[in-house]
Amino acid sequence: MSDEQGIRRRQILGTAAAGVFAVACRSKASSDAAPAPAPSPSAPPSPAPAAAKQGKLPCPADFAEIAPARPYQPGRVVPLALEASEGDAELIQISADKSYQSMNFNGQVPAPTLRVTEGDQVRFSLTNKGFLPHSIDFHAAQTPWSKNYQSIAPGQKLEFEWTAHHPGVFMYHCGTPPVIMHIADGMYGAVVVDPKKPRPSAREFVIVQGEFYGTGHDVNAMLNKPADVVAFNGRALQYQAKPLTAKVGETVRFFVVNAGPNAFSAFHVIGGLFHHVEIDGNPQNAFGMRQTVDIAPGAGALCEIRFREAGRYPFVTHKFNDATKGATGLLEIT
Ligand SMILES: [Cu+2]
Repeated sequence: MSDEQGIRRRQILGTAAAGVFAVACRSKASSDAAPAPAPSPSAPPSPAPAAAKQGKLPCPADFAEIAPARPYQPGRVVPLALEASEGDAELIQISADKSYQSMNFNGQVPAPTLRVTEGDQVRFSLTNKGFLPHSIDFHAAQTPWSKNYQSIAPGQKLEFEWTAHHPGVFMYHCGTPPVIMHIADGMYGAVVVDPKKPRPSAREFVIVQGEFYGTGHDVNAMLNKPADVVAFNGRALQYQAKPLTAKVGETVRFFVVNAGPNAFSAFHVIGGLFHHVEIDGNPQNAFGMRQTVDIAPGAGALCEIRFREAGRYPFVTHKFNDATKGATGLLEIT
């Protein structure tokens, strides 16, 4: 076994062992607790249990509102600087009642969306501000894994440039083992590469689907158990509380990335039909009418839809266990 393999094996075993230890501590605590006395008819009501610690919002409230496309311009260089973090300050609120110990880029889940145009050069840097090794993997780039996608230690900085040769809707993520943990804990985002020939104007939204397991860092749950929360843009049901909006007759263009790490997304709008779909967001992969768009973990899609009548239209993954766990939002059409 090489040194690197040995390090990775110890990382995985260390994390798995930490998970087992946490479970053991919880079961010991519950078995050590004295049985609660039966309340007497005159006893005052017992105090409510202490509220769980609230996490910060996973990402900015306007995360879905993607920046406008940039007209094609030969030789343009676009900077992207990411900082990897984990630790106590990275507790995020993934639903009304669940907080989660995230790992993330730039303090948010999903990470910031990068929007560039075919031909742009991305000047990228990653600074590791965490306590663990981290790395980057851009699905939009074509660059050696052995050179640019390797882990960097805490305190280190990685820099390289890549060119967006192909239009598309792409995932990027941390690829440090155990990859399943770095993804499920929140180290992912979207890259949208627009074609040189501009698309017609539309109301545009970016949706990144991701799964959360337990309270974070639980590799055993990620490997073997169903997700506890499945969310669009980091928080369950957030667009039920605050719907995305568009107008009757306007083209709504969804850039959808499925970060996984494990479940397919079956992207669907209840009460509507997509009239134009591009698998992975590339115009060469265009389809006409689609009712539901299957998006594998690590894949993306561009889904366009127009509405004939005002009203509310839910957007979901039609894999309904995941829709019920939070991957459901609302479009308000006026
Ligand atoms: Cu990482």
